[in-house]
Amino acid sequence: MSDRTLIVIKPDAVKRGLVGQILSRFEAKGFIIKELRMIQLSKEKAEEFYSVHKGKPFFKDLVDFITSGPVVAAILEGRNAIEAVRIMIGSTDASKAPPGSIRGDYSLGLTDNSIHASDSLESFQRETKALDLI
Ligand code: FUP
Repeated sequence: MSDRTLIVIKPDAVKRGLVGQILSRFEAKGFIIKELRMIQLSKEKAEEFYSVHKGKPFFKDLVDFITSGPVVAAILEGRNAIEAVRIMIGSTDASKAPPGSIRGDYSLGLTDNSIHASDSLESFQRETKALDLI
């Protein structure tokens, strides 16, 4: 497993002023922030970022949402990063994510679920490229 992963703090969490709290959880866990950037995604970049979901019924809503305001993208480095960070963010549907997870503590949404994290090395590589981070 890769020791680096990508997280994207989504527009709902940025608008609510949760960037510091969310980043501090990863620092407290022991991750090193290797890259940190606030980005306003264009429609084209958003479609590239979410290309695996192209054709799905929720694709347009997803692109509209992720482009609705700035996001904060970070590359985190630490042991078993992809798996460990996925555990920290909780399940996709935040209404079902357990308390203590980021989605569980900060969101009730499905599309607006506060944070994204890469789920595989392949996703990490594609997503960081789409965001021009590497
Ligand atoms: P995750 O990896 O947990 O972010 O979840 P997915 O890759 O399955 O989904 C990507 C994004 O699409 C999620 F952030 C939420 C959104 N989504 C919807 O809006 N509706 C759905 O039915 C499923 C996912």
